[in-house]
Amino acid sequence: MKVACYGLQWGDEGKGKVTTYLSKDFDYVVRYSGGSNAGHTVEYGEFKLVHHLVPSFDVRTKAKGYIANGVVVDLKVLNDEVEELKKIGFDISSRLKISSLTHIVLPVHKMLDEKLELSKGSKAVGTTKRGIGPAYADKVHRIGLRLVDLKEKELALEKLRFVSELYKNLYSIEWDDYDCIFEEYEKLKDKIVSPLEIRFELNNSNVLFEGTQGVLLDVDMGSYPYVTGTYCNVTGVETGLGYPIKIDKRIGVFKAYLTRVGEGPFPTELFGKEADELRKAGKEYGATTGRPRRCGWLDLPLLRYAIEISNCDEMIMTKADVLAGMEKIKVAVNYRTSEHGKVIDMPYDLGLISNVHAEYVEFDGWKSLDDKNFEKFVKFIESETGKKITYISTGALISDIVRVS
Ligand code: 2SA
Ligand code: MG
Repeated sequence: MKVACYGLQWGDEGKGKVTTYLSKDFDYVVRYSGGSNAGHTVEYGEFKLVHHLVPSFDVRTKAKGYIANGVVVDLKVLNDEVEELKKIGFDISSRLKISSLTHIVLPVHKMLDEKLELSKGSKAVGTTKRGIGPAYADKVHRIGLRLVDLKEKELALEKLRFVSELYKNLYSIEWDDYDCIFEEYEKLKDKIVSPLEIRFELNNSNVLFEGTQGVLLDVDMGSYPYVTGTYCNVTGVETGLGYPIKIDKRIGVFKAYLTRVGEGPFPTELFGKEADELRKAGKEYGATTGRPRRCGWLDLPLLRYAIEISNCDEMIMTKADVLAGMEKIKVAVNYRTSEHGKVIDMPYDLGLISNVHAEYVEFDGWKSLDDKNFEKFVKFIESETGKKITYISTGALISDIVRVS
């Protein structure tokens, strides 16, 4: 069985928790895209993990993790994460593998990320400054370093010096402390496998592919240019692995409201007190950067778009518990144009949603998730999207989740 679990919004839908919950039925959890920009928060009860690069498998089980070559890896972040886990009693070293073709995030990538954002001024993307865009760009510029390139130190040094020289000439960015790269490489050398080596094992295992960010941040299908540098859509599974694979089920995760961290259009965004209350109740702060997330109402035109482009089979809803106690809950059902007030279809260039007005329906609030009003909300989403909600997350803990169909 091969299943993809991914975000249907702008990230932070609760994929980390859901993936960890589902991982009990799988041999492998595979990260196929993104890098240390990701922040997957998982509440175990006795402890809490925030995964940046380690796949979100349940560390208490025998599940294994694989970081495929579609990911860009900050070696230090990965080693620190493994070390932190060891400190709390979970040595996952032998359960973690990483593709030899994975590209490395270098310090120059983080410096360029920062510099680009500054240079863009009011057009900044609001990146996490983890070097993600520049690392993917260098992969395409064909000057990136992969793990396999670090095997021969002299050759690797030559490559690193070449990259440094380019960065100095092109961007006035200086860096020559190469030792730290080799130090970190030594620590994870034994986890490196070639994609061919692991292919047989993955093909014969139950695999859960864990998405990063959400499909609305996909570099092609998201709200470009306010997107991340990679394929957060399910399409990223195959490019990330490096070979075709049949996915048996695509499970899209969405939050009962909507958040976005970083810049870009957000038709249902709330401001002031309403936004602050939702942010506080949902603890909506960046799990990597600590930035306050922008908050707003659930947006069905966007959800329908995300379902369509990801070929979603079923959905999991999270954080409806956060809305409990609110008097009224709104859901956007249509977009109208700003100029003529006409109802419009979902524009296929998501950039256009900066010029729409969202039209809402209002629901009576619920006190708990057993409330009839909540049932109405769930049924409405299912009928408006044509997709079943199979699980509902009822709280922050991994075990706070119920199967509903
Ligand atoms: P980048 O750094 O190049 O990937 O930034 C490009 C855009 O992608 C957004 N992005 C994210 N959105 C939601 N969650 C992410 N992970 C962290 C979290 C974010 C954080 O879990 O909270 O801590 O700030 C994530 N990573 C990237 C980013 O905001 C830009 O809009
Ligand atoms: Mg997150």
